[in-house]
Amino acid sequence: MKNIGVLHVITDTTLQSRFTHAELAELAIAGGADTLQFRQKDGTTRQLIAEAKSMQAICEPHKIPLIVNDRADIALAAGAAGAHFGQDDMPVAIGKQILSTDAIIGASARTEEKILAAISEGADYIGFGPIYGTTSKPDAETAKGLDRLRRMCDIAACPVIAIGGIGVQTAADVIRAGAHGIAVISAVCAHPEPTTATQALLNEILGAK
Ligand code: TZP
Ligand code: MG
Repeated sequence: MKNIGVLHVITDTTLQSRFTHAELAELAIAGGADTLQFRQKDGTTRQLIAEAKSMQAICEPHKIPLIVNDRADIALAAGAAGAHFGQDDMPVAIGKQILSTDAIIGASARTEEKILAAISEGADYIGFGPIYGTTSKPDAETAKGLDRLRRMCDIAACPVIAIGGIGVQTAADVIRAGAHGIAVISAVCAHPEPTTATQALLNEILGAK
């Protein structure tokens, strides 16, 4: 099994415009993030490659894996460590054909059946959520809560990364429910002090493990 981080910080430049993706990566790594995810829903392929490369230039010297959301081609172009595919993105099995064998492939899906299918195709971790309400993803489903997270952690044959509305007050609860780690956007990117916020989240995660 690949080494999957416990604190995935997903960079976002729509919720805030103070920092670029690369600056957020730097601030989050300074706070102890052990995985970064580049997630940008708009822009041309050239722009996405440039942004992903700028993040990879920050992540690589720190040996922090960079995961690219949605796009295996951008991950490949940027030399990133892996990609994360949702239910409407490239199937995990095809992503595995495109990316190197040591690439980290994450998957998320709306139904339990599709999540389990992604795991059997070889996903290295699954993203499960939203656990709580979130405004960071306009098309997010209703909150799934800790009981459904617990069940997913019981049945998933790979690490579960909980996502959605998780902050410093709830990170420990999510880990105690069985999640291997958490992924956050607003708790870090929209926080006045992204590095301090990352440190606080990491403390909660490690304290709950
Ligand atoms: N997928 C499910 S919820 C979510 C994504 C990308 C948004 C997470 O953002 P936040 O700000 O941590 O709730
Ligand atoms: Mg997607």
